[in-house]
Amino acid sequence: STTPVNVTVTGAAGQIGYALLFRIASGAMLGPDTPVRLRLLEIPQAVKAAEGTAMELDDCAFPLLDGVDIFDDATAAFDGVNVALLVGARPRGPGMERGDLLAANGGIFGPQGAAINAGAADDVRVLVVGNPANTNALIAASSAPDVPTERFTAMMRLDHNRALAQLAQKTGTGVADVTNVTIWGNHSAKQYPDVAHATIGGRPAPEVIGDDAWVTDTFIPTVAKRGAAIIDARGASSAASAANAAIDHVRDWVLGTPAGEWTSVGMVSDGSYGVPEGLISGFPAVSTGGAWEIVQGLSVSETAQAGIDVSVGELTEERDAVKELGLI
Ligand code: NAX
Repeated sequence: STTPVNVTVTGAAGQIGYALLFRIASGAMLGPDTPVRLRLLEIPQAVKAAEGTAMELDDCAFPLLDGVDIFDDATAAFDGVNVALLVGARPRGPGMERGDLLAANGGIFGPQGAAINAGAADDVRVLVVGNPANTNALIAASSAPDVPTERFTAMMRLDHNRALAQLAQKTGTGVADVTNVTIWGNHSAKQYPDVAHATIGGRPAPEVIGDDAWVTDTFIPTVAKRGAAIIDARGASSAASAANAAIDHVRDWVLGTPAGEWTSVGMVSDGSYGVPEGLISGFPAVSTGGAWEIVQGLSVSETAQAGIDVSVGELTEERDAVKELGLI
């Protein structure tokens, strides 16, 4: 269709925003036949910087870019939105307790969820990138009672892609040969990256790796702590790789996952795999007909279940904390 898709990006003037907007406008997210209209939401102090980014978007002369609008008001920014990328969040400042962090983000994601509820298009799809992503998605979803909770997702795809890269490097294969990894639980250092059902070049990953100790002692912590390693090396947090993961997530959501392959998505639990119903947790998921579905019936070892439970325990604590704060 030639009707432009309305894509709202929050935190548009931030570093992920800068890596994300140009790829959306180039067609990398919604495909080469879909025009997009970008709606950028920023706080007032960052509107000028967003305007500078919009000038550069103009200067790219992207054929698929139908226009760019800039807002400092959530209700206006989400009016008619089809795809919402919630990137802007309150980072943890010095001496900030977890409760303060959750409350500050509740003050962002609650009103944004309400604005989505008020004005979004019927087909709205929401991806939360801003941390703590899973719990921010839960807050936004519970502020949008008229939007199906399934439309609110949190980004596990960067962790997933990090896992693919580590496995390809370890086994001397290409990332395209690695399939069906799962990142379970929270997008945090307590996530559980799982290779039990993964394949590498069509063979079971554990067999190709041939080194269970490497999986436990190197792979899992490397993937889980990769964000900190990037900060250490780059002096700034992951930006281009985070933007790329957001593109991958939305592209697969809208256009579908390849047959027989799943990816990792932070999505509302239906109670599968012992994850309490209603939490937004990382799951193995396929996208068909424009909707994510949790891959059901995978065997989970005792060790894996223990790893999932630890991560889900953290999500439960975050949910209880935001409930106590009256944010959900
Ligand atoms: P930056 O600090 O560069 O940019 C954030 C932007 O958000 C700023 O321009 C700020 O003005 C804006 N903002 C703040 N409050 C806002 C509001 N209420 N409405 C609209 N805009 C608002 O951060 P950046 O590096 O771009 O990271 C953004 C978020 O992504 C952070 O919360 C970060 O922790 C999170 N990440 C999540 C990842 C994931 O895998 N889920 C990985 C990368 C990243 O760490």
